[in-house]
Amino acid sequence: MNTEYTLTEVNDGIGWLTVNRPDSLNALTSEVVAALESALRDLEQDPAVKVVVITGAGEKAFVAGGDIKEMANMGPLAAKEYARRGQQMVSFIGKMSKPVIAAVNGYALGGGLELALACDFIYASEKAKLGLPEVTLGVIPGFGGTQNLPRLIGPNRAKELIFSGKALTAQQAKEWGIVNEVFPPEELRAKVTETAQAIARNGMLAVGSAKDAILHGLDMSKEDGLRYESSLFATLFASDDQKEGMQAFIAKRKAEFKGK
Ligand code: CO8
Repeated sequence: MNTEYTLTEVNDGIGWLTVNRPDSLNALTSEVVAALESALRDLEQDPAVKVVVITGAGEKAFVAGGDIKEMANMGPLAAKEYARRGQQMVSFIGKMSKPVIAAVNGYALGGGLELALACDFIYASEKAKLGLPEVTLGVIPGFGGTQNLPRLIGPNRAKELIFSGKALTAQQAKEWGIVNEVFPPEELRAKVTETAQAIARNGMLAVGSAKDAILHGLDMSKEDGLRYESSLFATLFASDDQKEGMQAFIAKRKAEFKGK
């Protein structure tokens, strides 16, 4: 369902969620945050959707951050509530059983980069710029950036980016390990679609379990993570997909996964 600030389009198993506030470079007001969370919950429930892609409307921006004009007048309580709602929305992406790809088509700054970092991986347009400029505004990332970025690229590079507030080009962000792939702007959608379709052809219970194992494993000791992995591995042997996948291999045919 489309809302004032989000567009949802389901195409061939892929649910495209577009942040739609291009006149403000898709900056995240509280209303946009709420609309995004609600759209993500709908996509998680929609059986026609196997992979979700988040992108930004217009030519210029993925999301240029939290809405500075709204934040400018907040007191501590409103700021806490804003950050809490934002963190809840980005945490939901990690809880989704479906993979979520960020298609970063332009500026991904502050809360915008934090939204992209909460996704499972990022593909970016050559003209994208990525950074966490919060300290240039007298605040810090409040959308998970101080936690997700160091886990992704290590503390020292995360500190450099967060302390300086500088923006990286898409190519630099790829070299830093923030972005998986960079494409010319006109190819981004097709390349994201190609990868999303490759994922969607697989056993989606298995893909969801792999996401679960990786995300939760990162917060566990290696031993606990391995134990968690083996329990998820074992559970998949109760699925039709495991039987279909292995029987199809033996019969030298393509597997027809049902996601159950
Ligand atoms: N908030 C509100 N409005 C914005 C934002 C923003 N983050 N970014 C751009 N806009 C608006 C501009 O004010 C302008 O509006 P108007 O036409 O009414 O003046 C319109 O979008 C177009 O922007 P510009 O004219 O500035 O476009 P330029 O091409 O000249 O510049 C930039 C593009 C470089 C991206 C520039 O707009 C910019 O620096 N934007 C701010 C980037 C930023 O600092 N982001 C971080 C914000 S802080 C944050 O994200 C903290 C979030 C953590 C908590 C979140 C909890 C939910």
